[in-house]
Amino acid sequence: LALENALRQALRDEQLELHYQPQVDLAQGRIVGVEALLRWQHPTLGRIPPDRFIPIAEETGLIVPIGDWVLRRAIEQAADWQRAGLPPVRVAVNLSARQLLQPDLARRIEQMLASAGLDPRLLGVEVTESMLIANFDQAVQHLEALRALGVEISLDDFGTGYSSLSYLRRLPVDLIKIDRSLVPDVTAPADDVSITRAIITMAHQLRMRVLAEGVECEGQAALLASHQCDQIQGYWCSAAVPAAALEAMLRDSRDSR
Ligand code: G
Ligand code: G
Ligand code: MN
Ligand code: NA
Repeated sequence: LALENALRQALRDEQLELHYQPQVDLAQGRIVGVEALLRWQHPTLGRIPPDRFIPIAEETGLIVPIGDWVLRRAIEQAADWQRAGLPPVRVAVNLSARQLLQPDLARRIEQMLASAGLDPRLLGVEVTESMLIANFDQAVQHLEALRALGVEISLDDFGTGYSSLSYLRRLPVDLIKIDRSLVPDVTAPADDVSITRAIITMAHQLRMRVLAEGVECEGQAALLASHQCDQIQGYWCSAAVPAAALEAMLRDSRDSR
């Protein structure tokens, strides 16, 4: 309860902030997207990690106003970057199960895009399979409506929990994010690579692109590139950084072309 009240206050007092982790396209060799990740700096408790407060936000329903704040902030940030003349970069937002249960989710996102003047193709949403199960048909309708606008749909944490291949075929998904537990360590046994390779092949056959998460070294990036993985995200490219730092990275990459 203490943390719940603190979280309520955090939303009011602007203690929440978004950081952005780059998503790099291996063929183009540039940042094509970023994942927006919530950060909470409490005035006395200090930094509280998302895996501590997101579950509380979900249980209490606070994730709905927080999720709205995240969407609005991410969309405004993406629009600002475009107006500043930076290279096009898509901003991907994590959705939660509760948000997908809201009947007007897609319409509200459309309104946010319109009022910020952002091309919907520069927004992405990340969902996990487990959060779709509660109301599969409605979730699919939301994703289809968003996709029709041009919003990119990513399937997060792929390969963990229940990944049902029969579901996958029915989901409107553009990008599969391979969970970092399935991304091979370059020194690891060969069967790790075969799982990664199988996911990449399957995704491409379903006309989806693939991103590998948790890439921490050049060897992993090279291995993934050799298996036609489309994008990577992880500490090797960059951890999640504040907006100003991300902007500097985009500016550098533009100026070095
Ligand atoms: O950034 P990492 O720092 O620790 O994020 C931890 C977890 O918190 C991730 O699984 C991520 O999906 C989740 N998370 C981060 N930001 C958000 C957000 O804005 N909304 C939701 N629903 N989850 C988020
Ligand atoms: O949405 P998701 O569950 O994927 O959130 C991403 C999480 O992964 C965040 O907690 C982020 O801090 C973490 N992360 C990002 N890049 C790396 C990485 O290269 N290695 C490890 N171990 N964790 C990472
Ligand atoms: Mn994610
Ligand atoms: Na993930």
